[in-house]
Amino acid sequence: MEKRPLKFVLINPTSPLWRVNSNQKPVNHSVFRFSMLPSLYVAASLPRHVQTQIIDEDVEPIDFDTDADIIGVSFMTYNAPRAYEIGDRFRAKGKAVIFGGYHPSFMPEEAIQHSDAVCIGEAEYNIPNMIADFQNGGLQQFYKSELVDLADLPHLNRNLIKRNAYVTPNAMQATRGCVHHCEFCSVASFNRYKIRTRPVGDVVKELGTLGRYVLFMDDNIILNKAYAKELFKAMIPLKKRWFSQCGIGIAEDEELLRLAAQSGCRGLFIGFESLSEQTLSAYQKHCNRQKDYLDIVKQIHAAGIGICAGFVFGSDEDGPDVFENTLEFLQKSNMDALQSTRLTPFPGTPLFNRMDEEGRILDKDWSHYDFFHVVHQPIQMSAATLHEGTAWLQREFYSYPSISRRMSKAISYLSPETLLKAVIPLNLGWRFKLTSYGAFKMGNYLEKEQLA
Ligand code: B12
Ligand code: SF4
Repeated sequence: MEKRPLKFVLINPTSPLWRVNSNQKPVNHSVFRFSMLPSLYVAASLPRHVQTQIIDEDVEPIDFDTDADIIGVSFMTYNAPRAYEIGDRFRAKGKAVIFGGYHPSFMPEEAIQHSDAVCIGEAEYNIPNMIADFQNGGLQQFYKSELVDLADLPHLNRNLIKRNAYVTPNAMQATRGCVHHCEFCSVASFNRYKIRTRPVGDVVKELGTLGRYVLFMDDNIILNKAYAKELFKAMIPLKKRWFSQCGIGIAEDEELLRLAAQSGCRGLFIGFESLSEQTLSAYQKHCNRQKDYLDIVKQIHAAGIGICAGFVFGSDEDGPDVFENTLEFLQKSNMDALQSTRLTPFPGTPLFNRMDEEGRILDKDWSHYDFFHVVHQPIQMSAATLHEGTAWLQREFYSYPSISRRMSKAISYLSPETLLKAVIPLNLGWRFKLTSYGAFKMGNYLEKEQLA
């Protein structure tokens, strides 16, 4: 029997810093707005009779008077408070609201206070059941998903998003998950410490529908090295330029690094996390221990690939000297970009459970779980030093003289295309984002430490 049509509005909540202003213009620009994959996969998994609209609140406002039958909301921890406001407002109007994403998956009991149903885990197998139950009047509160077989992934319709509002709408995945057990990582626990790969043929087919520049939103695209080599070989004829994230292991396998570069890899986000062996042990980031970071960077640069380094500050082993030491390494290695974050105990991670048991979580306002706030009590420095030390490093790294010094050296190993299309916009984007977060106005932790 033909099902009656159903209207589904799927919302990505914003946060105060990103919110669309009164002129309905996005407050922030699009350098970091590169993926709507969570919503696109939800939309693609809906039954055919469902008419879907995606609203990204960073881009356009929500119509609270919509005639939609059902509202979906996709969120992380930092935008959970806004998601709850949205859920409450729609429910007050009699709409059914369903939640999904990292935060509701890890905090379903909290999330259900503001919704009618929570998808725990991935949407692909869950959402058809949720819709069927809704239409039969039997929507349940919790739907827990098995890990999806990536051969079953549906085809995405990227026309559902406002393509021009994103630095690229061409985000996709070849793998999901990670096998490592870093204490702070929600990705690994969400994916139950497993890596899954898509059939190479499916990835190549999807790539064929996308433009020259592609972002792989994988957690570690080279984790399964045999798979990565097969994929990169198959990608060479496509002549793409691609960016992704991966572990330092890429530099330990010459063939893998060569194939990545040949297949068009021009930039990688790499989680170095810390220079200290003690901190790496504390984070349980064993895959990074006893490695020569300078040599790793040198090899990746020699392959023509730029690096955005991830560093996390505020482990139980970090003292106030961590910021200067890290800056020295970043300058010495000519690191192309930096994401420096304050250690954040996201719900669902082993770190959250430990810190919570130790009574060291200072702040459970989820909107502060954005890496720009300190929400836990560090041991070897004050929370203020952690906050301002991280901002100091960001200011030093993204000062204009520092950016231009880096770029003038990078010309020797990165192509002009990579510099102009990726590395320079990323540096300016970070500077802009950090300025709007106030990092360029923050106090100087060095003076504070000297006074103490
Ligand atoms: C791409 C990405 C971004 C992009 C785009 C984010 C976006 N809006 O899509 C950018 C760079 C903007 C970004 C920013 C941030 N990010 Co981010 N990001 C990612 C990343 C690497 C991939 C996301 C993705 O595309 N996943 C692929 C999709 C298919 O998987 P999924 O998100 O899990 O979605 C599935 C399910 O959750 C479920 N689902 C999701 N939504 C819904 C909704 C409904 C109704 C249903 C039924 C199901 C459902 O079904 C989906 C399909 O299976 C993830 C890591 C990861 N592996 O997910 C981090 C991640 C989501 N980000 C994270 C964080 C912290 C941030 C920032 C706060 C950090 C910062 N300060 O810069 C900012 C937030 C700012 C902002 N405006 O978004 C954390 C979230 C942790 C948490 N518990 O909140 C993650 C997990 C990484 C990490 N560090 O651990 N991010
Ligand atoms: S290696 Fe990266 S993705 Fe894997 S558990 Fe550690 S931080 Fe998470």
